[in-house]
Amino acid sequence: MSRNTIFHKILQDHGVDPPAAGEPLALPVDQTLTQDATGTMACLQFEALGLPRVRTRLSVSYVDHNTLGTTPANFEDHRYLRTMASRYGIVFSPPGNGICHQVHLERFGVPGRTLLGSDSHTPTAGGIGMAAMGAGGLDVAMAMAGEPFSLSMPKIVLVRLSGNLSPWVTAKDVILEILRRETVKGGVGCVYEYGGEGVSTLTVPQRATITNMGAELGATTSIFPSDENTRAFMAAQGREDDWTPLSPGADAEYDRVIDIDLSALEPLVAKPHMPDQVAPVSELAGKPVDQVVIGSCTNSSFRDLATVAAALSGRAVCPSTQLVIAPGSRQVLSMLAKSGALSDLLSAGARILECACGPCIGVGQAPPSGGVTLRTVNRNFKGRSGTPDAGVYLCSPETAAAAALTGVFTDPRELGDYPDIPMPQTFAVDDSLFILPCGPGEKPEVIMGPNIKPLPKGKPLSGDLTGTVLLKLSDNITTDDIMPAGAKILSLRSNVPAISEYVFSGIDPEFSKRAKHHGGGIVVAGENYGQGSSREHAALAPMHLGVRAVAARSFARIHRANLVNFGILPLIFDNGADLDNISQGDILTLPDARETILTRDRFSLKNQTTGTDIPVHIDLSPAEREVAAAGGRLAWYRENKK
Ligand code: MIC
Ligand code: SF4
Repeated sequence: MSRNTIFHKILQDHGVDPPAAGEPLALPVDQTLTQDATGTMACLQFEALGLPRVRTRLSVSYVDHNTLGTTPANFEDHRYLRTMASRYGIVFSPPGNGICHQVHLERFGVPGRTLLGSDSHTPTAGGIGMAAMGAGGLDVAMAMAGEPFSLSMPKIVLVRLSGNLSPWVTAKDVILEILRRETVKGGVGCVYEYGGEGVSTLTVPQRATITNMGAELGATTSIFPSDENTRAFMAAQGREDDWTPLSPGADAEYDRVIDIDLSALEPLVAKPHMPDQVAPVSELAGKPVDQVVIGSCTNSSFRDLATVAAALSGRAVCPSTQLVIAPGSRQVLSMLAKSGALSDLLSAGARILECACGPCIGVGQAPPSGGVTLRTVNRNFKGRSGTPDAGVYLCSPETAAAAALTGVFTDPRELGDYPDIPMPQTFAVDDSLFILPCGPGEKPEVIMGPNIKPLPKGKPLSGDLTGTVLLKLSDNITTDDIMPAGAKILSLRSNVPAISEYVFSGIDPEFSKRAKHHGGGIVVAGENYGQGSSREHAALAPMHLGVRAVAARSFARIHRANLVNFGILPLIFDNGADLDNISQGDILTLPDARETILTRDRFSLKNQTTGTDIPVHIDLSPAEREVAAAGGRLAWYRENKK
């Protein structure tokens, strides 16, 4: 059992006696972040709690996901977020200011503090030594209201780094190697803590690339110590006063240890369609690449893009390959401009996009049908790029630059001397776009556009729960499978009835029609159901369609919590093989659902169609059972907290 790790120390500093792994943990939340695609719901949920102002040390509302403005709804959502932030004490970061995780690292992250964000890549801030976690919008709204975040105490895994990265081998290759070993479900219920002498060889932006993609392991969070490199980064951001050192106790104990020799790594890629399908770049050498995308919260720091610019300087992008680059923040873009790197990128033929998520979430730059796109982003789930049959490969900016020049997968070590970009002594700090909230006494108007529809209400459990199996799914179903994104669907994030039409649309376009026809039902699935993003729409929209339970072999952490928050029961098969004996269309019953959920861990679902009993269990705390039985957290809160 672990103890005295960095994570334990942060808990103790927050007055929490660390429980044993698997026991309930209530984490006090210092800071929150939201982004537009999850933020409108989180803000509506916060407003529904009826408080005059947020109760955190700092809450920031970013607009970075859907910034295209193909319909007025987009602008109207941004305006709602801006006016709501002003009224309730939240700092607002407008479109163009940058991707939430990059900007938060630059301007707000503080070692040793806790951060809850309505985005699964919130652990990026672990690169600066924060205990930072992703959660559904409702959990973030509760945190804004001053409630601690409830989760199970994770196991702590030490990732012991030794050696030095070789030229052209990068932080991205470190996390891809960990994904290769651990898989996309290997980190569920774990915190990855980085240690060992290799830590001091990595700068904060490099560390943040690694902690960012801990999300792809399914991890609760990932965290680096706060050391002299952290101090240097914060000093260069003009924030040295916020720095504190943070390291594990000399007697720290971990549940598991992974050893990574940085010197032994080589450039890697993740092949379609999962981030753990990792292979050396050299294995794919010569394969044509249609498009190269550099950006996202994983790899769009100044160092990343300045390295790409140096690799491209004086050369030209291969004519059959498109290169698009989305800088992570306005700070990054302005430093690229001032240093001359931007003109190197432009001269080489790169297309520069806005500082936003953009292609990472399918907002523009769909690759050609059946094409190959090589991206520095963190997820390559099928269809997420906007082209269902495209192959998305994940790699470092260095590997991306090599392919942009040659038009084929190329080991970047073939490019010659490595342009080792030093950490800037001073970053170009310009906070002028942030909008600070109004004073406590003021009550500015909150402006809501017509696209913003009221929150749907969950139904409390009563009597038997009977439902048709609406869909049977395999392992590792992502929240992108459940609730796809892309510019068109993202515009509907504030309108649950409208977005519900697209539930499972990439897998089964008839799903929403069938769900409505049956008046709702049950979904069955394999392992790691709901991996990937924190989008609570993957629970909210199914709830709207009447889905009352998901029975699966196992669940991803954030999605499991979102299901409970919206009154959908996450049932786990005792015997995973039972999934094979359930068919779409079968009728399943959970007798006396409310009483069963409140009082029992193990029970059976009756398959009325085959006449068999299916043993299942729920792994919920007493508080979560109450929430699920009440029909979701808001319903529960209204009954219990007023
Ligand atoms: C993602 O990368 O999938 C997203 C889009 O950032 C999501 C949040 C969302 O769906 O709005 C995430 O990672 O949580
Ligand atoms: Fe944005 Fe992509 Fe990062 Fe999600 S993973 S926050 S879509 S850049």
